[in-house]
Amino acid sequence: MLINILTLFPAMFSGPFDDSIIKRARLSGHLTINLVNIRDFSTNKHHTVDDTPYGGGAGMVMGPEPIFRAVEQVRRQASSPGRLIYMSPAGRVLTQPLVRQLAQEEHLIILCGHYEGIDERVREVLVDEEISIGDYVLTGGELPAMVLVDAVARFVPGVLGKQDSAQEESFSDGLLEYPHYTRPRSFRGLEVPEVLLSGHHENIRLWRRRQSLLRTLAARPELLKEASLTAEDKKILRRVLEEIQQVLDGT
Ligand code: 4FV
Repeated sequence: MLINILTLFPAMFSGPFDDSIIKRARLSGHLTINLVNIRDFSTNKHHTVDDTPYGGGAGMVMGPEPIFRAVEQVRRQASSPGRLIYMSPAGRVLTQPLVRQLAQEEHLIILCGHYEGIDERVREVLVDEEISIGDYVLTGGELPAMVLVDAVARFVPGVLGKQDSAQEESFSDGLLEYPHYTRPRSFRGLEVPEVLLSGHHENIRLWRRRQSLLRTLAARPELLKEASLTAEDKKILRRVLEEIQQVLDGT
């Protein structure tokens, strides 16, 4: 996958993209990430990229020209025009299904806003998709861009090694993940659940499914309503209901 990131602060990306899985993916060529400084495409003598808003009001707005010229440049240099994503609080909130969808693209152009945002003509002409990482306001689109790249990269073939799997994980089937345990077997008097030490794969699988359902019910019940539950899931949840009923009847 090719990812061109248009930003006024390319140095912000040095940490997250120069270590761990993303670094390995760039070195192995599974992921090509270019950091494009929008200021390099400013044609005025002071290389300014923002200006005061027409109609007045506080803050500054990123002007259209440097952004248009930057996009046209990265498209000239790429084999495909790419899907241009603008990170903003007004966008679709990023979810795992949307991440999976974007991971199918061969070329993403991610535009990072700053100040009050971008000139609307950029949105009208260039932006294919607007994405938000959550309902809060950040100082810029750089951190959201890093979040998006990290999430999408995990679905690019070859990026995750066998030790990291994208298969069984939170939201892979719309549920929260089951609890994980590793050595030591007993830690400060805290024991690992017996079933996980049993070697009985079917019981382990059922216990983990039950844990995912219970955790999702407790922490994110709205996800349970949206999840595609199997007949087995419903059987497990009915069992939980019976257990709760017994407790209530017991009182
Ligand atoms: C944001 C978000 C976000 C808004 C003004 C950048 C800032 C500044 N982007 N998800 N939440 N962007 O707060 O994506 O231009």
